[in-house]
Amino acid sequence: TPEDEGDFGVALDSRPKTKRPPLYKVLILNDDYTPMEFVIMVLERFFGLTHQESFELMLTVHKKGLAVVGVYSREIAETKVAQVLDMAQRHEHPLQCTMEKE
Ligand code: NFA
Repeated sequence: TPEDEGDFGVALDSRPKTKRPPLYKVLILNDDYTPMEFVIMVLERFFGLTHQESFELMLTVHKKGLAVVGVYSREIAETKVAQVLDMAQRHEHPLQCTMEKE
């Protein structure tokens, strides 16, 4: 490492690397057309929320414009986004879902 190897490029730092993989926030965005009940159903089905939790989070998105609906490893987050977009597309709703590194 820069602090330990001096001019020789020899790694003298034997500390175990404990770097954790990055986490990704999954966000749902508001729009004017997707029915509230559809958003609630998506949150229940794909994000493991109760009906009450889903109702409250849907209202947060509706009022604030967007909200984080979960935090996952990259592969899981990618799967959640794809599941939401696929379900929205199949029902012809414009619901948008994206992910962002924490
Ligand atoms: N704004 C939508 C409506 O009034 C509901 C909605 C909430 C859409 C959250 C997308 C996300 N029907």
